[in-house]
Amino acid sequence: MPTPIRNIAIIAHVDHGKTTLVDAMLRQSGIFRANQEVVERVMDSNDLERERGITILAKNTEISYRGTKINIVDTPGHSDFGGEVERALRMVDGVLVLVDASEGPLPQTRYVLQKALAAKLPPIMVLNKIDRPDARPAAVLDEIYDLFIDLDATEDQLDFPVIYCNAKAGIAHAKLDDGSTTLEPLFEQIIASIPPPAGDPKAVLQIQVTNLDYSDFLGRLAIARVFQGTLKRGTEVGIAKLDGKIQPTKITKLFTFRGLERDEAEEVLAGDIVAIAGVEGIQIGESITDLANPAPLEPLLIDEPTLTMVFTINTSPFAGREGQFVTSRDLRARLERELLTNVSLRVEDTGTTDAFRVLGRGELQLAILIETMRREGYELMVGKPEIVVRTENGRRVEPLELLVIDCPESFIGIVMESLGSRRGEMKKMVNHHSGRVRMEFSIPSRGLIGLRSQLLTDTRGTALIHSLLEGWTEYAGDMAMRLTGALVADRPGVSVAYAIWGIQERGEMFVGPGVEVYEGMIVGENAREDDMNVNITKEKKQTNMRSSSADEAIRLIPPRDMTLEKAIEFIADDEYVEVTPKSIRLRKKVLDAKKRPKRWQEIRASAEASKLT
Ligand SMILES: Nc1nc2c(ncn2[C@@H]2O[C@H](COP(=O)(O)OP(=O)(O)OP(=O)(O)O)[C@@H](O)[C@H]2O)c(=O)[nH]1
Ligand SMILES: [Mg+2]
Repeated sequence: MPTPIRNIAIIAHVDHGKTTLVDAMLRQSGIFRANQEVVERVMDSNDLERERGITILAKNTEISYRGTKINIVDTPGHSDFGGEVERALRMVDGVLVLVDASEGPLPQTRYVLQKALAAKLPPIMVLNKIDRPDARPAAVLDEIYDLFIDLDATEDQLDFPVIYCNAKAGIAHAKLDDGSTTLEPLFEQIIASIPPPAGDPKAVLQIQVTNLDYSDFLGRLAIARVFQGTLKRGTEVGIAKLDGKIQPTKITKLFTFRGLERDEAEEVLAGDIVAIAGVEGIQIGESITDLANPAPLEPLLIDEPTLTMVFTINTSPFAGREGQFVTSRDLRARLERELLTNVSLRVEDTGTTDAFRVLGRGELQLAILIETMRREGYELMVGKPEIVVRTENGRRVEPLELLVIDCPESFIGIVMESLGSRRGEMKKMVNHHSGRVRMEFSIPSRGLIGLRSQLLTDTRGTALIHSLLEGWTEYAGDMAMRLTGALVADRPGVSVAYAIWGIQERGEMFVGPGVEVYEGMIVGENAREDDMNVNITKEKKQTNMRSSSADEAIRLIPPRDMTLEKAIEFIADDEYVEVTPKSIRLRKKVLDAKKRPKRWQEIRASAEASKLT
């Protein structure tokens, strides 16, 4: 008898505790040795995931519970990585939908649930973080029912089982007061209500690739689900390419998952999630099938990208100083490599060979790609993010988002004002009478660019901001651009405290003293709407009287730390962010002050346009 299998994905809004729950499941299934040191959130294994405390890539693992093998896919909760979730759902037969018992369902809960319901995957509802002092499980459960109804769930789907959970402590309850001290009720529920995989091990081979991995020894590895049939090591099979061709290949090695390890296998059967070597050139979405009698699966389709940014080679005077990979050939090769594993990304050529248009799901997704590239040694420049605008039946349409803002009551006014200037339309306001309110807006995606940092400033860091792509809507017309200008270095040199002291009253500085600058580099934000050229290298005139005491009296305001994401949010159409392994600089596209066009007429026009609604 083959081992019984369950395949599940854990899906939720960001930070509701998915990866923490996987930790607890791994621990309680006895995967780790008794004295083994295991880091927290062990599935968040890449550097950026650990630094930011979020999951970026979907990953799978496997545990064994009372003789049943449970394949688990941990997915990211941030909406920019929704493509990972869509793909994960193709691998599984059911989902654990986690909802924070205090926060309740949020936009990404809606998104992932909608996808799971559409795929007809049975859900187990897991109300997590019941240990939070502000947990309100009963009310949150009501909100979840409302959400199901709102999503047109069938009677059957509404009849979902509920498990209450403290993932951090590794405890699950079928009823809140059942005294459980382990995850057993959750495991039992998975066995009871998630169907075992269908698919006949004797039928024609059908395997779909949902992820890729690399091994130095084995080359490309396909992470895939066997839908039907049996795959043996050493057999000749066909790769059904996305373009319809069948490409023969020989399977060199097969693996199944066990905890964080992989076990070699001689054969894998219908229903399992496996890793396959000997499939050079295979891509996500393609299938592996019988060579003589091919029966390819439908390729994976996922939501279209909504945001685009131009990536181009570094043309600043400092180009090539800090990075290893700087040519357009390097840039192209790296982007092509990214496409293999990052299915929700697209890359298009532009009019020039030095620049590429990269399309993705959001600013964070692209910022993570840029951050990864700079750590690998790349230098590049990126332009202002733009929202994809399509033409449908002769009408221009743009993506529209559902935006949820949770903030203290005292900031309602200022939030509404910010949203108004970005064409946000308030749909709903709920006051939980806890001192905080939750507001829902409908807003063109364009209005979200730079919104996060602005709202965090407006609300002194207290706002929670979540958004979700809702659909496409008629193009809403021009939107206000950044209403401030830049302070721009007018010559190369090294920044000097004395000069900064003179400039800082004009606006806010991005650089402190002792920083090498070039003509056209942005050194701060002007308080006024036009750009201002400044000499940040100016030394104090030497007088005969040495007045070091006067120098010490210079009080410099600390510069604003422009992280990659802040820089991307800040720049305007005529500016770039220059990214190298060591630095993030902002610059005007046209470096020469004499050749640079003025921006203010344009800004005025756009500000006027946004008032006309
Ligand atoms: N109090 C409490 N905190 C929890 C519980 N489960 C998770 N957390 C905390 O919630 C935070 C987020 O947990 P993660 O497991 O990273 O959440 P996630 O859903 O994987 O997040 P993303 O993958 O980024 O979407 C961490 O600080 C956890 O320690 C719980 O049951 N109770
Ligand atoms: Mg996670």
